[in-house]
Amino acid sequence: MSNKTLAIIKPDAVNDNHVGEIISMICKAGFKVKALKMIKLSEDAAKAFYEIHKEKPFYGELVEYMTSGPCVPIALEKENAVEDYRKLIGATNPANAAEGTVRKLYAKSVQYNAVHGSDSDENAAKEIAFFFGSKELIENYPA
Ligand code: IDP
Ligand code: MG
Repeated sequence: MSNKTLAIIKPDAVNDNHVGEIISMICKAGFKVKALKMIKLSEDAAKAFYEIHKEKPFYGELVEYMTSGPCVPIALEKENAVEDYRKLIGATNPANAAEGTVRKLYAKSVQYNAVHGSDSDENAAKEIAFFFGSKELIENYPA
Protein backbone atom coordinates (compact mmCIF):
# COMPACT_ATOMS: atom_id res chain seq x y z
CA MET A 1 0.00 0.00 0.00
CA SER A 2 1.21 3.47 -0.87
CA ASN A 3 1.75 5.74 2.13
CA LYS A 4 3.43 8.98 3.13
CA THR A 5 6.42 10.19 5.09
CA LEU A 6 7.94 13.57 5.94
CA ALA A 7 11.50 14.33 4.91
CA ILE A 8 13.32 17.49 5.99
CA ILE A 9 16.56 18.64 4.44
CA LYS A 10 18.00 20.23 7.58
CA PRO A 11 19.79 23.60 7.84
CA ASP A 12 23.33 22.14 7.66
CA ALA A 13 22.62 20.39 4.33
CA VAL A 14 20.84 23.48 2.94
CA ASN A 15 23.80 25.64 3.99
CA ASP A 16 26.23 23.17 2.37
CA ASN A 17 24.27 23.36 -0.92
CA HIS A 18 23.13 19.71 -0.94
CA VAL A 19 19.41 20.30 -1.53
CA GLY A 20 19.52 19.27 -5.19
CA GLU A 21 21.60 16.13 -4.64
CA ILE A 22 19.40 14.96 -1.77
CA ILE A 23 16.14 15.52 -3.69
CA SER A 24 17.69 13.64 -6.62
CA MET A 25 18.50 10.65 -4.37
CA ILE A 26 14.94 10.70 -2.99
CA CYS A 27 13.35 10.76 -6.46
CA LYS A 28 15.70 8.10 -7.86
CA ALA A 29 14.69 5.85 -4.94
CA GLY A 30 11.11 5.96 -6.21
CA PHE A 31 9.49 8.50 -3.88
CA LYS A 32 6.92 10.90 -5.30
CA VAL A 33 6.97 14.50 -4.05
CA LYS A 34 3.53 15.57 -2.79
CA ALA A 35 4.55 18.95 -1.31
CA LEU A 36 7.78 20.88 -0.81
CA LYS A 37 8.86 24.26 0.55
CA MET A 38 11.76 26.14 2.09
CA ILE A 39 11.08 27.61 5.54
CA LYS A 40 13.05 29.05 8.44
CA LEU A 41 11.62 27.62 11.65
CA SER A 42 10.96 29.88 14.61
CA GLU A 43 12.16 28.72 18.01
CA ASP A 44 8.57 27.92 19.03
CA ALA A 45 7.97 25.91 15.85
CA ALA A 46 11.19 23.88 16.26
CA LYS A 47 10.34 23.21 19.92
CA ALA A 48 6.87 22.03 18.94
CA PHE A 49 8.08 19.84 16.08
CA TYR A 50 10.59 18.06 18.34
CA GLU A 51 8.41 18.03 21.45
CA ILE A 52 8.79 14.24 21.58
CA HIS A 53 12.47 14.86 22.48
CA LYS A 54 11.91 17.58 25.09
CA GLU A 55 13.32 15.51 27.96
CA LYS A 56 16.47 14.55 26.02
CA PRO A 57 19.79 16.19 26.90
CA PHE A 58 20.24 17.31 23.28
CA TYR A 59 16.83 19.06 22.96
CA GLY A 60 18.16 22.62 23.38
CA GLU A 61 20.96 22.05 20.86
CA LEU A 62 18.53 20.39 18.47
CA VAL A 63 16.21 23.43 18.57
CA GLU A 64 19.18 25.75 18.04
CA TYR A 65 20.37 23.68 15.09
CA MET A 66 16.94 23.48 13.44
CA THR A 67 16.50 27.27 13.71
CA SER A 68 20.03 28.10 12.50
CA GLY A 69 18.93 28.54 8.88
CA PRO A 70 16.27 27.53 6.40
CA CYS A 71 15.23 23.91 5.98
CA VAL A 72 13.31 22.10 3.24
CA PRO A 73 10.40 19.91 4.38
CA ILE A 74 9.11 17.51 1.73
CA ALA A 75 6.00 15.31 1.89
CA LEU A 76 6.71 12.04 0.08
CA GLU A 77 4.65 9.09 -1.07
CA LYS A 78 5.72 5.55 -1.88
CA GLU A 79 4.87 2.00 -1.00
CA ASN A 80 6.30 1.42 2.49
CA ALA A 81 7.37 5.07 2.59
CA VAL A 82 8.37 5.42 6.26
CA GLU A 83 10.64 2.39 6.37
CA ASP A 84 12.07 2.79 2.86
CA TYR A 85 12.91 6.46 3.42
CA ARG A 86 14.66 5.67 6.71
CA LYS A 87 16.69 3.03 4.84
CA LEU A 88 17.61 5.62 2.21
CA ILE A 89 18.84 8.14 4.83
CA GLY A 90 20.67 5.65 7.09
CA ALA A 91 21.29 5.63 10.84
CA THR A 92 20.90 8.77 12.99
CA ASN A 93 24.65 8.77 13.68
CA PRO A 94 26.50 8.91 10.35
CA ALA A 95 29.27 6.79 11.90
CA ASN A 96 26.73 3.94 11.86
CA ALA A 97 25.06 4.82 8.53
CA ALA A 98 25.36 2.33 5.65
CA GLU A 99 27.43 3.19 2.56
CA GLY A 100 25.51 5.15 -0.04
CA THR A 101 22.91 6.51 2.39
CA VAL A 102 22.13 10.24 2.56
CA ARG A 103 23.57 10.56 6.05
CA LYS A 104 26.72 8.62 5.15
CA LEU A 105 27.26 11.06 2.29
CA TYR A 106 26.18 14.35 3.84
CA ALA A 107 25.87 14.18 7.66
CA LYS A 108 28.66 15.61 9.80
CA SER A 109 27.70 14.21 13.20
CA VAL A 110 24.86 12.64 15.19
CA GLN A 111 23.44 16.16 15.60
CA TYR A 112 24.26 17.73 12.22
CA ASN A 113 22.89 14.80 10.30
CA ALA A 114 21.51 16.47 7.16
CA VAL A 115 17.98 15.05 7.05
CA HIS A 116 14.90 14.13 9.05
CA GLY A 117 12.59 11.19 8.43
CA SER A 118 9.32 10.26 10.15
CA ASP A 119 9.46 7.13 12.31
CA SER A 120 5.87 5.83 11.91
CA ASP A 121 2.79 6.31 9.73
CA GLU A 122 1.08 8.08 12.64
CA ASN A 123 3.93 10.55 13.15
CA ALA A 124 4.27 11.04 9.37
CA ALA A 125 0.66 12.24 9.19
CA LYS A 126 1.21 14.63 12.13
CA GLU A 127 4.52 15.94 10.76
CA ILE A 128 3.15 16.50 7.24
CA ALA A 129 0.21 18.44 8.73
CA PHE A 130 2.71 20.49 10.78
CA PHE A 131 4.30 21.89 7.60
CA PHE A 132 1.61 21.64 4.92
CA GLY A 133 -2.05 22.61 4.70
CA SER A 134 -4.32 20.26 2.76
CA LYS A 135 -4.29 22.61 -0.26
CA GLU A 136 -0.49 22.37 -0.45
CA LEU A 137 -0.51 18.58 -0.85
CA ILE A 138 -0.82 17.61 -4.49
CA GLU A 139 -2.69 14.31 -4.33
CA ASN A 140 -3.25 13.27 -7.91
CA TYR A 141 -0.74 13.96 -10.65
CA PRO A 142 -0.24 13.46 -13.49
CA ALA A 143 -4.00 13.81 -14.07
P1 IDP B 1 16.21 10.44 13.81
O1 IDP B 1 16.33 11.83 13.20
O2 IDP B 1 17.12 9.46 13.14
O3 IDP B 1 14.78 9.93 13.89
P2 IDP B 1 16.04 10.96 16.67
O4 IDP B 1 16.52 10.03 17.73
O5 IDP B 1 14.56 11.09 16.46
O6 IDP B 1 16.78 10.56 15.30
O7 IDP B 1 16.65 12.39 17.02
C1 IDP B 1 16.18 13.57 16.39
C2 IDP B 1 17.37 14.41 16.00
O8 IDP B 1 18.03 14.87 17.18
C3 IDP B 1 18.48 13.70 15.21
O9 IDP B 1 18.19 13.57 13.83
C4 IDP B 1 19.68 14.58 15.48
O10 IDP B 1 19.68 15.78 14.69
C5 IDP B 1 19.44 14.96 16.95
N1 IDP B 1 20.11 14.01 17.87
C6 IDP B 1 19.76 12.71 18.11
N2 IDP B 1 20.58 12.13 19.01
C7 IDP B 1 21.47 13.11 19.37
C8 IDP B 1 22.59 13.14 20.27
O11 IDP B 1 22.92 12.15 20.94
N3 IDP B 1 23.27 14.33 20.36
C9 IDP B 1 22.93 15.44 19.64
N4 IDP B 1 21.89 15.45 18.78
C10 IDP B 1 21.17 14.30 18.63
MG1 MG C 1 13.20 10.64 15.00
